[in-house]
Amino acid sequence: MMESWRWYGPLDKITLPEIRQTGATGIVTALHEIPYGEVWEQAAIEERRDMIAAEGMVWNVAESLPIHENIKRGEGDLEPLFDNYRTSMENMAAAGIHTICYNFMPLLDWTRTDLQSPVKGGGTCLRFEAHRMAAFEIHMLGRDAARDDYPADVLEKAAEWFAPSTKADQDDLLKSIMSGLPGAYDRYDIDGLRTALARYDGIGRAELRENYRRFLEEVIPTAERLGMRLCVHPDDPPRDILGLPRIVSSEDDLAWIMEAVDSVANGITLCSGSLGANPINDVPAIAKRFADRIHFVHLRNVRKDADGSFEEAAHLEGDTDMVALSRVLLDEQNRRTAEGRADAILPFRPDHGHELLTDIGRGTFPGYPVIGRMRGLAEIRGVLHALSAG
Ligand code: DNO
Repeated sequence: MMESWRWYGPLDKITLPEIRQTGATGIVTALHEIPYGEVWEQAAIEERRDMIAAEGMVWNVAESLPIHENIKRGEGDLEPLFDNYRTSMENMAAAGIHTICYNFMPLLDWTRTDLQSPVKGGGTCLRFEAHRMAAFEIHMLGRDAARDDYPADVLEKAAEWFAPSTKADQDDLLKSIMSGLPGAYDRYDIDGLRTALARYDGIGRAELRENYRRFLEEVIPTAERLGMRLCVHPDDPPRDILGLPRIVSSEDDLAWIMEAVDSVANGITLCSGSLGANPINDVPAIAKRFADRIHFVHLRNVRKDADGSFEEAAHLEGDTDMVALSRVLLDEQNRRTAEGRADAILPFRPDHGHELLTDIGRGTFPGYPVIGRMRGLAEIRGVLHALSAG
């Protein structure tokens, strides 16, 4: 598998020469400065690609080419947005980049309530605490319907957290919840979020699925023609949030997507951390079932609590059997290699990492410090080497 590393471009405090020292050779990045829905021009793509090549690495995956909210809501004249998406794909293909990761989460990308939760032994991790999310939804946002989404004990703890909370505590929680959107994005305050949520009124699971199907029908034929692979990233956390439907959370969801447009170009980003946060998901089994449609892999682990909370564990700890998962991925790679396929080698990146040692205080993007991810990469590298030799 090709060791890769997410880099946020010139916005990132971690430099390309530093990344080179981790041993990764693939760079996963995006033109984060371009607003959602606008075209990625070929010159800008090539400039970024060449910047990476000059440091001896290769831009192997675009993560993400984001989907405009109007497409997710199925609102307004979508033709120009689909055209722009296809044009960006053409420009990426012309620059030699053939794998595109995206997500179909309404409004928010990954969501955590705590960006610096202490880890035993030192360092910090990202955490999703059910009662803090409930406190945010019910007491800060005033979304009363959220009471139906949480068990009684979580609701009680939410009220207990909120009652003595200060404005600073609440601002901190809002900031954590809004942190999942790197690059060009909309961050909301409470009023802004209420307005943005209202625009999703009337959009349930079925409607969102139909909007997603339309997107796939619009772009997958272009991907096929260009020899590109689109790969959807699962929802994180893999459950409805803020009353918004989530449709990329489970094995059944993935099966629906794969059938909606049955093409190798319509693929999956196998994110073990996102899928692993849903107790009904058996991640190695899901990887096995959809192996021929996996085009990109995020490896990380989570440790779940009974109340729906979870935190990011070290890469080989936590609830997902990373060795079993690696075995499935290597088997798929071997199968493709035997077929002589150009896309046999799967790009993967260590996803998220704890903030450790000199990461602390460096101010890198939440979840994306250098030492914590390098630790994860090194551990996974060991597993892959051992399994490949065995
Ligand atoms: C979190 C990431 C996600 C991912 C997007 C893909 O760290 O894995 O933000 O990049 O959802 O579109």
